[in-house]
Amino acid sequence: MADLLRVNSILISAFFNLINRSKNMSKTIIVSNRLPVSLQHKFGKFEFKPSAGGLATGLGSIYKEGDNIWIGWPGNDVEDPNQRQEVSEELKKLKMAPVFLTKKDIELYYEGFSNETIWPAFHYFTQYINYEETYWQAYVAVNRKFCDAILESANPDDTIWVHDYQLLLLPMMLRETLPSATIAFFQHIPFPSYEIIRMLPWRKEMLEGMVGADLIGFHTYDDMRHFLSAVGRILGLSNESGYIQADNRLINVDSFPMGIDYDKFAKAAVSKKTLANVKKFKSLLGEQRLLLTIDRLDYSKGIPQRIKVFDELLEAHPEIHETVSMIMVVVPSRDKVKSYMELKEEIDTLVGGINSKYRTLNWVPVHYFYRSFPFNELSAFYSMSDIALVTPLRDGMNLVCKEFVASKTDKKGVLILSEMAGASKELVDAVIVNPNDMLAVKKSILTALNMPEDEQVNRITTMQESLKKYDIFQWVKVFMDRLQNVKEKQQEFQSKAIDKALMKELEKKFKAATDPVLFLDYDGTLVGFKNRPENAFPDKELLDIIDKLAGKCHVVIISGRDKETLGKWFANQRVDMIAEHGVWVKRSEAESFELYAEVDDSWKPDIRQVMDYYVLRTPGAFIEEKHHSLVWHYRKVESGLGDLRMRELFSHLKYMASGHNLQVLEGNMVLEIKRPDINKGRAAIGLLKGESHDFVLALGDDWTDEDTFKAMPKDAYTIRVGYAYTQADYNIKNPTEVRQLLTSFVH
Ligand code: GDG
Repeated sequence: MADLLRVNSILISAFFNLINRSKNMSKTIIVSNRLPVSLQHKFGKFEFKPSAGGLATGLGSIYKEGDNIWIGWPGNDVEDPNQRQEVSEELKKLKMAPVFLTKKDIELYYEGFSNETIWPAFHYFTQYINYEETYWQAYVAVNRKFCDAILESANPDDTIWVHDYQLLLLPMMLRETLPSATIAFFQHIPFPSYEIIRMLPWRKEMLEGMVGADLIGFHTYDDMRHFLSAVGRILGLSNESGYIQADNRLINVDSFPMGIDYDKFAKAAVSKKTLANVKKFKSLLGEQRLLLTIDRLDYSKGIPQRIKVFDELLEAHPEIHETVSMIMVVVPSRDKVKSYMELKEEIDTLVGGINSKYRTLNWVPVHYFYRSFPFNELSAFYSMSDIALVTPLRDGMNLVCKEFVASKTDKKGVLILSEMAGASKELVDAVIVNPNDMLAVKKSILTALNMPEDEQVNRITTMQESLKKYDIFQWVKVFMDRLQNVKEKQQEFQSKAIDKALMKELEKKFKAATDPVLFLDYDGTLVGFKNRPENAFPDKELLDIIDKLAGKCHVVIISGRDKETLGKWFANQRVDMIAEHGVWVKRSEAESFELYAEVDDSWKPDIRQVMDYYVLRTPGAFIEEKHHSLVWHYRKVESGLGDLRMRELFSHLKYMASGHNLQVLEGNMVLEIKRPDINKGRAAIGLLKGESHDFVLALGDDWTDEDTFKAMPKDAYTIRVGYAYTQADYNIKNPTEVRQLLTSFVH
């Protein structure tokens, strides 16, 4: 059944791929630091050893189709141009293209910035971070090399899926040349808290690189939330439910826990080769309960800590001597880097210590291998082991634990899993431990050794069901579906985006009109936001534009600002003004503002008392009293805390508002409570009454302007600044484009 479903889903995705391709002939490019093959130079000839990794298998359904391609470093340096040509041709047959890196590139970009700066930082090992400027420069240069290599084969409408932390800058580099391309990014390692990211001198550039993508994926919700927080604080880009509004583009950030090729592991476990290996290994080991650990050599994996726990366990429980052995596979990695060499030495010493202390003539506590094994031997290790001890101090996902579970075809076995691995969020039926709590890890081994069989079966069965469902093929499908979804959302916005032709049309109509009127919101429309609202005063360029417009048409500045500020800023202009969202109105020829709405403010003392309480609890917050409303400002509050308090105050005020017939509204770093019937739209209609204009245009940037848009006559043009859902007819990018449009009216 599962097989059938998987085949179906592959067929469906192949069908959609086919439709997409025939529609626009666009292709998909997968990009990763390493290609899924290893280039070896033997006897003057190049050989390619394919990688059997899960990612390569999962993405096989993509890059092997049609014109699609996988671009990356083949894993060896090739300097000679003829040899490069030869390698490229060979790779082409495998649907791949190379990015050639020099020894120096590898040393500075890969071993350097990727593995000595990003890797320790993103795994919370701040003591190992190397802040080396030359590493950073090489990182930028190599990301550029990747970009150039991709641009050689990419078309403007292609889909490009970039993988992992070595290529954080690539999405934006690609976006600059291919603005309409579909670009996705997936990070396989954790994304740490803002507190870590802020330590890196290049944090801004790294995040700017990532937001070049349309879809940014992580393994867990925590990674995603850390990323959104860093983007909010460092780039000033806020998000709503994982959607970031960056200038004119909507970006989706989401979590996609990566699965494994479940069937491959389940089938291998009962294959002839594996069974033969199990038989052979078991006869060599004798009657032992087996505790399996498999990791790449890395300080994030907690290997020494694990050996120490086993040592303490053997010391405290002599009764388990000669009954339990640990099989410890450490796959060689980065062993030229000092911290890794030291780690290797530490592991060697610890294993030497434990084995010399407890071993007997027919029992070895730790069978330690510093090498990798062929797949069927690995499969044998998984299926014959009673317990998998997967206790990384930090891990993006960890696939070993998933492979162990999938290999348990008799459903007997126990998985002990670190809560610091992404997989722990999914495999909640494992025995979950804090890897730093040595006592807890020790206890968990005892629990595992004594776990009744029916409990083992229950736990493994539940985990297997989940792993079967969310396997690597499903992961690829869900990711690609999401990418298509975000593109569709972008297109919805884009269909309303103002283009050059429309700009021209507006200019023509404005110039042809005899009595045009413009309703112009101020903050976010005519000027950008400033940290201090008082600093967003009109600059000379804006005053010039308004002055010229006022000579040609009826201009109404329609804002939420108080009448004093607005009155002062536009004192010498021939414009009408609507202040405080429609409470005050001033005709250009009038001396002063007039109250447009009779206001009952008997509700204010009660509400103010509550707001005051939140000001006292929140350094930086303050209250602004307007004629018809009270506004709680939190722009100057520590980021995060402001949001938290605003949410609390929001629910508090919402409850009170119903009693007073008031409306609570969230604005840009403000919470405002006011009477619902007073709004910009009502005041705008009031101004239009009895007048007839042959050109009406309203421009605004937030929800308060939606009332204006709704109130406009049918033939009016309504334009919202920024790309948000709106009642307006069109979207325009930012205040700069607004000024360009208005300038065209008066030139
Ligand atoms: C990143 C993230 C995330 C191991 N020993 C042998 C062998 N292996 C295979 C396993 C498994 C893979 O290596 C290791 O997978 P991990 O998930 O543990 O780690 P990485 O791939 O290094 O790293 C990680 C992952 O990306 C995916 O997003 O889970 O958190 O760090 O598949 O089977 N394979 C063979 N012999 C061995 O001796 N044949």
